Amino acid sequence: MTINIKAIKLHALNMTLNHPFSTSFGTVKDREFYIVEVIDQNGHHGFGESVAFATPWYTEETAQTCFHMMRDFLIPLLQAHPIDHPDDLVALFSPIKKNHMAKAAIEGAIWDLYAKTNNIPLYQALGGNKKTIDVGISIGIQPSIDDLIYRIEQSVQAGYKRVKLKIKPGHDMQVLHSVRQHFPDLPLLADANSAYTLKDIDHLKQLDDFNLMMIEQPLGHDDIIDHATLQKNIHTSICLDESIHSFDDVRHAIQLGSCRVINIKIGRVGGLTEAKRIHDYCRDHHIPIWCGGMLEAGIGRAHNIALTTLPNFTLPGDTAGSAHYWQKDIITPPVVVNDGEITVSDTPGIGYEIDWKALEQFSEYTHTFKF
Ligand code: OSB
Ligand code: MG
Repeated sequence: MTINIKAIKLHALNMTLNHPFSTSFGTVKDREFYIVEVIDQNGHHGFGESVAFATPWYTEETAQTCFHMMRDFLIPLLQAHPIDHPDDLVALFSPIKKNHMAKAAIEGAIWDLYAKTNNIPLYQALGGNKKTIDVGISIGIQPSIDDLIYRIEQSVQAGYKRVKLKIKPGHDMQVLHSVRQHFPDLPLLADANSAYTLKDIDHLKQLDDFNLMMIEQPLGHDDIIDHATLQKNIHTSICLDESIHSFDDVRHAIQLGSCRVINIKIGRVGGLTEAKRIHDYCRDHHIPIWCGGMLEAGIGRAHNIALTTLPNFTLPGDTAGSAHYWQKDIITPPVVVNDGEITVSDTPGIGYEIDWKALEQFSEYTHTFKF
């Protein structure tokens, strides 16, 4: 059955986070991104979200490279070649190298449309089976230890299943020591966003004192080899984030012993179809996975929830509730976390309605592509 697309709209949005989010590489306060709206001949609407940031600090993509790729390459490919299933997009987009977040934004909208056309929730279309998902929270670098302890305390009270905090050289062992004094048993992980090198190996061995669930992306953003050396020298499990862009990256990392855990972000790996392949490979190799976050608005968040219902997402991810990020989200209802759990919506597609008034409020302009 062909997916009969009538039009694609790209809504350019700007939203401001409740709290500036700081990592080893800088601070994000304003989110600039695109909502992809795919409309078919039957009047169904599918939605996707581009998750790249305004600047290329996390990966090489930006909101504007996503727009360029979607407008000038990906949408024209779709206009020229109708597809039958969202999985077909991998092959269709393969002449365009990388640009995973641009591809994932369109693919996400088509997955939503596909699920709605079949009158099933997106999570079922993906093969997920959970009624609720467990979630954690990621806390950025704070102005002081007291601020950090306060934010962790709030997160624990809100019931989040685990807390992730950010470390960097000069802001690591001391911070973890203080946090552990206040929260000796809290499920905790640290994310370095690639701030260290192998020269820090003796320093990083001290991480083993803090009973962390894992250390996320300690070394280079594009490294898989050095992480294998580090993993052999520390007890704490390494989780890769930035280094993982594809199924093959995961295969290489697992074969080399570069990590024991994988953080999957739909945008970083180029979409839900690739994320599912990675999920299955990790399941077969007994590598636990969790769903990372990109400070998404509601559409991206809804996709993360749907993906997390797949069975090998055994660790709580970074999908916190809408209110943690936004005064007002662009979906209704917003994503709500109770006792560290999100109840998975059973309505067709992503399971949330667009709040059109909010979308309008945050929209700068809309580009329409006719098919
Ligand atoms: O490294 O996981 C990361 C946010 C932006 C970019 C990279 C990362 C993060 C987070 C927060 O840790 C995830 C979220 O709450 O959406
Ligand atoms: Mg990370």
